[in-house]
Amino acid sequence: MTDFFKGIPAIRYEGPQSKNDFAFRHYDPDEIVMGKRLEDHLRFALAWWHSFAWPGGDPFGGATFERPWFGDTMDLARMKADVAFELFAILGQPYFCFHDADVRPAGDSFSETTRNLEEMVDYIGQKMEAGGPRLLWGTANLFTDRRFMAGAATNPDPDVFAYSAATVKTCMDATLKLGGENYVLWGGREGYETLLNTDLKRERGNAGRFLQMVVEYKHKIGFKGAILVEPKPQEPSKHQYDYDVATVYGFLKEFGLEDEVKMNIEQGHAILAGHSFEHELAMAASLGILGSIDMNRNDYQSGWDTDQFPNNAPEVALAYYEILKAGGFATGGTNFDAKLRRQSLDPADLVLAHVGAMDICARGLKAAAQMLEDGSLEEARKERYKGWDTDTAHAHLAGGLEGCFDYIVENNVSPDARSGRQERLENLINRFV
Ligand code: XLS
Ligand code: NI
Ligand code: NI
Repeated sequence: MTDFFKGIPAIRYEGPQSKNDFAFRHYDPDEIVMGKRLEDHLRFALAWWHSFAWPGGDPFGGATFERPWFGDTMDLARMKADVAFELFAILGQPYFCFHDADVRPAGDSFSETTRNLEEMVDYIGQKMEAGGPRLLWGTANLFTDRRFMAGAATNPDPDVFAYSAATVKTCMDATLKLGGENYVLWGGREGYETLLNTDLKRERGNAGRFLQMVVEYKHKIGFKGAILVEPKPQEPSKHQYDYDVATVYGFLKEFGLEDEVKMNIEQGHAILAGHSFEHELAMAASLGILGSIDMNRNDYQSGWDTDQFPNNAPEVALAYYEILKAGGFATGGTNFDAKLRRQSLDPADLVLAHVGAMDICARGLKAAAQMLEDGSLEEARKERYKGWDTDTAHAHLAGGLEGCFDYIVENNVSPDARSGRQERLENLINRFV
């Protein structure tokens, strides 16, 4: 037991009228929404990296957090795990996520690094057995160390490709051992800074082969979870290959992986790609590859991935609307890939950031459920497309250009414009959020 969160109570649901900062107002894990417990809908996960490993740096300044577990020893890694499980106990969320580099110190060799990881996996496993949350997903950090500065799977140096593949093997082993429900690949530096020194065709080909190797290994070890790719358009690389959901889907098709890999979609990355979060979710759902979400938000004034905790109810509601409409999460969940502001130094700040985020997601999901149950939005959508339910419309699709030509000419058709009714629908949404 550390004393990091000393004096901070376990957070309970007290209802919207509560004046207690350390309480949930909207997140009652046992509340039944659309026939299912709220906890089972939302499947919250804490991210080890931002909450326990991120030191609070920005491009102009270094660490602000100075946590007592910062440093590269196994003892400190165990202290970090102890603190993590203390926060898990305070929040009571059902899942967490981690990269290898978040939980273990690097060793002097690959073998020592792997041993450190295995030891920490055992340590974390014991804590999970003692009643801690489960593992939503594991992943490999293939972007922080300088050896990955020109990419991991897309590095011009084949040894970096092999080193990355070996690292992913150890991380998939760790994820399997801890009963993880998914394995995530975010292409940290899988992209380029300049085309002048880049063999784009080779890099994309190697990235495709790398992902095939991940899928082959998944089947070999009998990992039953989902393999998820997390799209992001730029940052840290100027241009990243996994730009957005649609781009990644084309990539999966090219390498025959569209039935093997789903998406982990992050709100901030959707914004960076010039989309809304709900666009990316709807796109993935329509392609049958919606897996899991990283729930954060970007600052609309800064142009980078600021990874702030979510606090905008309408945005969150529209995101969960797409998720519920698609049938909800299967193996996925809501991972808070979100960090504090660097001035938020206190342990209480870390707790309250998560309390607020969990509450806003609960509010958003409940609003989304009401919107679905009310049905007006879907009715309006159906009405807009009802022409497509007719035999005449099916004949347009079957008839080719000439069939359409004949139809238009023979019937002297001159279609009129119809209102999209956007304001009416926006007003409708605002009744629920
Ligand atoms: C960075 C990504 C990262 C992934 C996991 O922008 O969001 O945190 O989720 O590697
Ligand atoms: Ni991100
Ligand atoms: Ni993420």
